[in-house]
Amino acid sequence: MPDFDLLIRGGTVATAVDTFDADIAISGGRVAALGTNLGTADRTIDAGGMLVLPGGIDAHCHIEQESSTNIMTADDFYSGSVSAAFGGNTTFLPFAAQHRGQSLREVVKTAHERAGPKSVIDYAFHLIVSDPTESVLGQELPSLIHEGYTSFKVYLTYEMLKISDRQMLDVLSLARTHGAMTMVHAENDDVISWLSERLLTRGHVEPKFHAVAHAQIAESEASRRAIDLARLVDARLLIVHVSAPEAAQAILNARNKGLPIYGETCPQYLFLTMDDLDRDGMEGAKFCCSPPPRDKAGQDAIWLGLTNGTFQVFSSDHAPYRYDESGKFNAGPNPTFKKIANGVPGLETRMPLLFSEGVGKGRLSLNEFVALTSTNAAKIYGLHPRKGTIAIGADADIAIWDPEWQRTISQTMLHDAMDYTPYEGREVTGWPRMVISRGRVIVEDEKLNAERGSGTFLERQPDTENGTGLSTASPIAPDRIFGAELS
Ligand code: DUC
Ligand code: ZN
Ligand code: ZN
Repeated sequence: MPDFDLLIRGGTVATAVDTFDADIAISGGRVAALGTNLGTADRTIDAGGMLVLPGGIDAHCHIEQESSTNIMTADDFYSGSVSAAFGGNTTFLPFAAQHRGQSLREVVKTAHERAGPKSVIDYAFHLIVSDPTESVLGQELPSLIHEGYTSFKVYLTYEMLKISDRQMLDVLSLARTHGAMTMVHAENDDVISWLSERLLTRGHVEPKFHAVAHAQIAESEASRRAIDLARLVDARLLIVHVSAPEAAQAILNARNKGLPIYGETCPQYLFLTMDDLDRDGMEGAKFCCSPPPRDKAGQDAIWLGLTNGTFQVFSSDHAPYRYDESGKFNAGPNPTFKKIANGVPGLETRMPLLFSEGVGKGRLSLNEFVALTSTNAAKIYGLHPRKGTIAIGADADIAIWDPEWQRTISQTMLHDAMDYTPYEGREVTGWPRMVISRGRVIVEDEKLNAERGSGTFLERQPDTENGTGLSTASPIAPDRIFGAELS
């Protein structure tokens, strides 16, 4: 009888802190041993010349979710999770979104009904809180936090989602009490609506004006305000999808003071600019997301933020609205920039783009890449050490990367339900050849090998000590690290 279920032999393993040559033995869906000459297995994978990395965790994506204007995303939990898997991800965290008047419980129930039968990778849900009523704050949210929904997003803009500063304080202080993480979409709603009105009345309706209306100052002001509100009640706060350099600077300033403020950015702020919104005809609609892509200097500032301690998390903010009447043009053909569905897809391309332009071009170390795409999200959102690393006892969630694989991104090779990718024609080097979820090889030879619904829901623990998340790592079975060599 073989010693293990699966052996990955001859690869270079990288975690958020170390890079080393080792074989990985897997049993019962978990990493059982790391070392050399580990024994026999039912199946042995030759990973010679490959990088063996923790599976990606996409900590921000919109899957099978209705927007506040009632548009359903193109991806459901099947296509979304399959696309994520082909891009090297083994876990994702979509949203269970509350629209005003809805009960959070109902929203969570619906999210489970949608994800459970379909997802091929593991998942947890962030909540979206748009209606913090007395019963939401007094009963639903505290009990849901203790049932494993330990993070939630609030919005400072969007007519049907935004909450006031006072409501934000209620939410932050509740999160502080119950050990949850608040995520914030930080844009100043009044600035955006004031600018939008002036643009529209002067006939500036094309997609490119979306980036003008969503001014950098709208983002940086709201980011600074959100940080101050969190300071007031001593709460942890993560600012999502940061694009403006001054917003990034505000996060770094707060972190340098030792405040529990975290930052997330996304591929669209490294690889797109506002010029993309000015493409021919309505093509610019494909790039309308909020906050919008900025300019070249903005891109440079965001790259810097990935290595200077500003950003801990690199997520896709996959918000898939097709370039047709089901998505971008839901409000009719030739809409003004105000009526174009906001969002870009990016689940499958997130890691390859960052690997190629980050690690491949020497901007990021391999360990920084792993931290940004997997480990830090696991720590911040309460999934570590089960997820986000390669360690004895951790789930065997692994992406076997071919660092030399050259591919030209095109929509035809992707597995989501979209009809475009914003990265069409872009050449990248490095892509996962094989993806393993809890010891099951789910992607191999460019084919999927996973049953619908084989992903599992991940319940999370509240962080009642209100720790930083990034220092809560507890080692698993340390006596078994490199166990085969030691025994
Ligand atoms: N902005 C969001 O806040 N969410 C989804 C997509 C987008 O552009
Ligand atoms: Zn947002
Ligand atoms: Zn989003």
